[in-house]
Amino acid sequence: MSRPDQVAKNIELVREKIRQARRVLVLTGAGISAESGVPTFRGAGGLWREYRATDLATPEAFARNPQLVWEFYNYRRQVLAPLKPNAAHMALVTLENRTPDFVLLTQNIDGLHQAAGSRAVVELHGNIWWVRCCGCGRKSEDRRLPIPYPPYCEACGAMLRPDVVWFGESLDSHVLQTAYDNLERCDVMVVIGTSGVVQPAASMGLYAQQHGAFVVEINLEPTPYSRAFNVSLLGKAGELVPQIIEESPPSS
Ligand code: BJW
Ligand code: ZN
Repeated sequence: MSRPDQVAKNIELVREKIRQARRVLVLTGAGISAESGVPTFRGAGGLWREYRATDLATPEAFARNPQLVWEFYNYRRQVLAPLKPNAAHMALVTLENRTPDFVLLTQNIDGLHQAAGSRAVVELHGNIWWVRCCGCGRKSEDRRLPIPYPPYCEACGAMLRPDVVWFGESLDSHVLQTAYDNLERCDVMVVIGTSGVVQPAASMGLYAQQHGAFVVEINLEPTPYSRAFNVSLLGKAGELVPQIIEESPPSS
């Protein structure tokens, strides 16, 4: 079978699995927002000034230089503010609306799934539009652009930080429990636009597969998990996600 025939066959297989599924779980990463204009972490857009984004997303960087880290997050908020969900985000709303049991796990902190209209969203790594007090832990939504430095908690006076999960920090235990409960019971899992290097999200597809799910990956390029998953579709999320979800027949 030629490669285009194989791709069309895989797309049809995935469409059929999704149509038959009662419980569908989706896991998204930075790649789904790339076509909205959000820089990915490990791609060409992963640099700010001379810093790698992943070097600033750490508690150590914040302890060393909170002003620098806040400048970085204020910059990213400025970039994100005008951006809109794309066709992949929108297709997931369609999927949610017609699936009896649907959950969307996202590693993204950009809020674009909610902006598209997704409701069952579980944010594994927090949300850039929320802040959290380093002292009392109080959380609040804060959409100021920029957040004036230094930002202080109105309740206790300690410094605020972005309400996101940095390297070396634990994910929220309730969020993790919800994620694993759903990974254990889903019929189909679709993993979209994540490089599969950051734990624990990276292992979630295999975990679902070990618990009986049919797991599909959509990515521009192969990942460490592509060969293990049931189907790996290579291409843009903004094209492939609507193709596997919308009612119209897939284009070849
Ligand atoms: C497209 C596309 C298009 C592009 N269409 N596709 C076990 C083993 C080893 C290490 C660890 C482990 N457990 C924990 C760790 C440590 C660490 C970790 O995983 N390190 C690895 C890097 C080795 N994990 C943690 O620290 C986590 N905490 C934890 O597990 O606590 C317990 C613990 C701690 C320490 C030791 C042991 C246990 C917390 C992780 C928090 C991650 N935080 C960040 C920052 C969030 C805030 C912010 O944004 O500022 O989350 S890092 C960054 O990476 C961000 C992302 O959500 C995350 C994942 O990135 P993602 O989404 O995959 O993006 P990219 O850029 O990598 O990939 C984009 C993909 O899209 C690519 O594949 C493209 O091809 C594709 N693509 N355009 C389709 N149009
Ligand atoms: Zn406080």
